[in-house]
Amino acid sequence: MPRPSAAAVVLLSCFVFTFAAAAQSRTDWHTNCLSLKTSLHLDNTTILNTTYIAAPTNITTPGICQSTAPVTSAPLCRVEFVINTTSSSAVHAEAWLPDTWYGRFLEVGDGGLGGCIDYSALDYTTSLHFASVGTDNGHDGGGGTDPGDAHQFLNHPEVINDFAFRAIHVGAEIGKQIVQAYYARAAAKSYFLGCSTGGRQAMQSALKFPDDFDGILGGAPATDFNNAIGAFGMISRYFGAPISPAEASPKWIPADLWELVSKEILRQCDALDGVVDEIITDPDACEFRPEALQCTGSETTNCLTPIQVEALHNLYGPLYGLEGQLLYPRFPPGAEADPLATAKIPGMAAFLSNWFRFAVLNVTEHDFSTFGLADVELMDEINPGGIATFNGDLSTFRNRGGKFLSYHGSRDPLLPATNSKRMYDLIAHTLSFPLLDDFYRLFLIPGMGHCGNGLGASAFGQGILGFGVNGIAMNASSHNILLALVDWVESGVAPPTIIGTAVDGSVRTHCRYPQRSVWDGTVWICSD
Ligand SMILES: *[C@@H]1O[C@H](CO)[C@@H](O)[C@H](O)[C@H]1NC(C)=O
Ligand SMILES: *[C@@H]1O[C@H](CO)[C@@H](O)[C@H](O)[C@H]1NC(C)=O
Ligand SMILES: *[C@@H]1O[C@H](CO)[C@@H](O)[C@H](O)[C@H]1NC(C)=O
Ligand SMILES: *[C@@H]1O[C@H](CO)[C@@H](O)[C@H](O)[C@H]1NC(C)=O
Ligand SMILES: *[C@@H]1O[C@H](CO)[C@@H](O)[C@H](O)[C@H]1NC(C)=O
Ligand SMILES: *[C@@H]1O[C@H](CO)[C@@H](O)[C@H](O)[C@H]1NC(C)=O
Ligand SMILES: [Ca+2]
Repeated sequence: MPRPSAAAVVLLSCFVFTFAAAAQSRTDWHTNCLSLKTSLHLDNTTILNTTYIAAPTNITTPGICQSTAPVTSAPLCRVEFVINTTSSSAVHAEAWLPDTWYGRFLEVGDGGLGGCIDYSALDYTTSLHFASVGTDNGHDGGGGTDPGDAHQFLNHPEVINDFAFRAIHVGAEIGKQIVQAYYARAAAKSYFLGCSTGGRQAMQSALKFPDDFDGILGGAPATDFNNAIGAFGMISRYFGAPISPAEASPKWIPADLWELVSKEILRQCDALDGVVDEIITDPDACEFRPEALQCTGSETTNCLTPIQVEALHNLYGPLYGLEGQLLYPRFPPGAEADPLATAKIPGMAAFLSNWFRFAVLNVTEHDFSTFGLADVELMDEINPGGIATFNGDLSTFRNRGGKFLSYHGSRDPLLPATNSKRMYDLIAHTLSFPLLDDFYRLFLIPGMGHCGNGLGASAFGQGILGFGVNGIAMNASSHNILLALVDWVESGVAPPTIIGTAVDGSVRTHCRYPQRSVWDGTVWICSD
């Protein structure tokens, strides 16, 4: 049976909208927008300001996230508000309400340990005519890469609760009411879009608040959060941190040797997928042997010492706990070439040191020279705010008809795609289904880095970091994972594949796990 395409769905909704809103002129929208400031009375919520933005504009933002120089494309009403979640915590948020609305609510996620409303995702989704909301996840913070970042967690368990599970939920509750008040009707469907921490928020929402969203898009999710963060700490330690300067440690690998490592990894593993293109389609199939680079005889340059070889074995091996149990998957071979690779960043990873000090130990200073497996296990034991997000019971979300799309770059240097396979397997095991195709699909993106970028066909409408929004028109559901989600929720058409577009305009078909991406001699196909 022929199915309606995303374009048809979008167009259909457009007519519905046009009919409902025919009486509204630009002036009306402007007036209605400004009046929201005094007319809205929502529980625990203060409307800080409302601004009507008629033409593409660079906007200013409160707090630390100013530097992201956000822009609005669509004519819209911007509502800034704050929700008190307890007497010692609050979530700042914005709703962007486009004049041309297709009847859908959408909430965008956050990144790192932030702290920053994702303005580029608000711009992307409002340009696709969603009414969108973004929150600061309960505190003002840059994302966790600054050593002092996320200090707001210190002795504020309710701020941690906002970050761990509550901010997205209250953003949806209050956001939907603002949307309803502005358009004088409720949104027909609700969506979530996020990556990284946003991917974890996506999973947490489906687990804890399964009624909040009909369709959820969660990329590169930081699920099993405590162990993901613990792995950052262990990786820092493998390469000598916190010894300073980094080069003073015999475990440290300088930049020129990393280049050698990356070349050797490609020499050993690039052709495993049948195509020599610097993309290792499935890094899990790559058994990299760093011994190939070990110095022999009198060699001292352009080769690795046995201590450095050992450090690489640690990096490219899974993280096991004190009892030998798997704590977290290994770092993907090939991802060390990405600029974000933490193994190449001297000092303790700030994500780990901030979270461990401010949220786990409740201290401002800590000596990391003994950081080890016992500390990783302690983090998961304390599990602040229940942030682990590693539970396979999506039965309530599935039973109410929720649809979940996930994606993960195989060359992600921050969170390994292997962990998303593990999450899939956990859900399948928990629900006793061999395949989750009827409500949950995971697309693995060969060569892609963290949420986007990297090599390969990494733009498919994921709308993170502005990636894939500019330059490439991807508003067909075959090429745009957000529109594919809309099709699935509203027309029952599930995406069999997602076609990604590379910077040079070439495309590649991405496969849903557990299918594999296979070169048939002419094209990439998906194979069971
Ligand atoms: C898709 O994008 C193209 C080019 O930007 C535009 O002409 C077309 O109207 C868009 N279609 C939909 C359904 O938004
Ligand atoms: C939110 O909390 C602040 C600070 O405690 C308080 O001043 C404000 O009145 C509260 N707002 C609402 C709507 O409860
Ligand atoms: C509130 O919005 C108006 C425009 O609607 C703007 O002129 C004003 O500066 C804003 N106030 C604050 C405190 O941001
Ligand atoms: C926004 O700012 C950037 C850089 O400052 C500038 O290039 C761009 O033209 C501005 N866009 C608008 C719509 O004002
Ligand atoms: C308002 O906040 C209080 C806690 O401060 C909470 O108990 C109550 O449920 C909140 N109201 C709503 C509608 O969320
Ligand atoms: C830090 O405080 C939290 C409560 O906010 C508590 O659960 C945790 O056990 C404390 N950490 C340590 C190491 O005592
Ligand atoms: Ca290859």
